[in-house]
Amino acid sequence: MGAFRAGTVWRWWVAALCAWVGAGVGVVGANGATARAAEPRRPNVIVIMADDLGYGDVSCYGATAIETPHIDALAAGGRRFTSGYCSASTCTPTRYSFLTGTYAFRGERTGIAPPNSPAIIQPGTVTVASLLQDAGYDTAVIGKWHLGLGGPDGPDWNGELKPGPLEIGFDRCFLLPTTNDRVPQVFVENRRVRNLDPADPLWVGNQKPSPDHPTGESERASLKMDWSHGHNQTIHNGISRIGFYTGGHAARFRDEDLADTWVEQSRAFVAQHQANRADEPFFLFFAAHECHVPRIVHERFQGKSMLGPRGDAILEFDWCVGEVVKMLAEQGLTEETLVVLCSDNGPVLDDGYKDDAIEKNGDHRAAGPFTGGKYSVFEGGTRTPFITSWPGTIPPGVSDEIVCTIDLAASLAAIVGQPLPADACRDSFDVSAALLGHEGAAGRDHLLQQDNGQSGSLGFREGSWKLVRHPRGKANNRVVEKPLAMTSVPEVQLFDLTTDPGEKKNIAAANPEVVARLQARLDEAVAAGRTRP
Ligand code: NG6
Ligand code: CA
Repeated sequence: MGAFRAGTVWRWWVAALCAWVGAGVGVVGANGATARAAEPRRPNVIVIMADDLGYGDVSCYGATAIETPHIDALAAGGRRFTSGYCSASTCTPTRYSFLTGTYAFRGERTGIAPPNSPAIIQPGTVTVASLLQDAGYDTAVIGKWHLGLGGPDGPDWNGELKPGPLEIGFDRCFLLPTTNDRVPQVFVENRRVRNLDPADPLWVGNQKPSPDHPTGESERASLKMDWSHGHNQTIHNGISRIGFYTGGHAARFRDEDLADTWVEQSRAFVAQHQANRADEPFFLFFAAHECHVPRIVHERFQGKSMLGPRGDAILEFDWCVGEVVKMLAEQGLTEETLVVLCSDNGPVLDDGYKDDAIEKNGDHRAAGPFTGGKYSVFEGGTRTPFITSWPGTIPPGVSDEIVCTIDLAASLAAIVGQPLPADACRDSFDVSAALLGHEGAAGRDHLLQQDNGQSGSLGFREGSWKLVRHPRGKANNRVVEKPLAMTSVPEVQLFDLTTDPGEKKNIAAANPEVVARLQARLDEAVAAGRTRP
């Protein structure tokens, strides 16, 4: 907004105008658009997505073993949703559906992406980023990607990493390409590995490159953090990972510096935006890595929580949230920016490294009152912290409406007045009124919840009802506090979330007509290929 954006004169003028026309009915374009009642406001948008952060992991959602003052402050100044969801209980499918607005089980290869995964979202797909880009936004993703890079043969690590985010609506990207327990530990900046020395090419594969290649098995005694399952292949920074790689040494990062890097890059993106395109809004997808394994936080957070490295990672994430909010204030953008905080799936304690997550957990309930967590279609797998904040526009409060990360595409498009093509974002609902805290505004009436996608398990929430379907009669253990294990469960279960949020009492037998109706609705949602009207 150039000269208009920062100054107090502008603020005074906005306040005076709003007062004059009466109670801010979308009159003033946040980005300098002149006042006309019908024009949508176009705020900057920042979606902060945590990794594996559970409903009960932050203090404003009931955690007492850990304090998250910055997240709490965001919630106190905005809307805290008690039925905020991601659509899947693992990372790749949630990120896929967040960006495309379409359930991941409808797409190909949308389960957890391996290190050499090709791009999963094809160029030309309408995404939340392309919608905002088309609406004039300057768009960036900074942080964990985990949606594959490159053509059908996978990423050309030493060449151009295309297609990727830049082919689906982002103007800029600065990425951890997969997830940090997978190789390689390098940053991707736009279409290149950053700081790659051509004399030391990067090789990534799933076979041991040579018989003497050191691994987490061969060098186990020397590791900085031991593995508990998987994660025993190539070692970098004293930590063994999933997958093998060699070369690219100058490009490699320290795990300890990830959070600082995302914050620095975000600051740089916003500063550059303000310098060059300040008359347009920006969209930033801030994709944090906390509290995914390996939980190697910056030295200043190590040992700072009672919960071990997992708690330290939550503190580091909270710090990131505080830095983003602070950066907006410094740029004079607080009241012109909609911030959404969410998670990509529910919590897990031991996810493959011996980091004391179970041993130091004590009474902490990472999934809050819910059953299950990461990998599960019980509520704990997908019901997560979900906060919207837009100071001066979103009235502070708590909402019990059902909203999901998959809805951000349609909702943000609605907020900025960008039409949705009929065949795009097929499961994304416009819940913008609920996200913005409008009085009496409804969220979704139903939601499908999936796991990583291969088990056929699905959850279906409709109002207070929750249908849980496990066609193989197996589910990941229902208690996050124990090591992951498959346990036997009935193929179909029904719960009343109002009286039984913990999904403990299966009432399917007593409610056959409800089960039949919800089963039919779920089948129809899957078969129809879309749920958006
Ligand atoms: C699993 C990994 C787990 C984690 C997960 C993806 C093993 C045994 N487990 O396969 O550690 O990487 O994939 O997590 O390797 S996610 O949050 O990115 O979906
Ligand atoms: Ca995750």
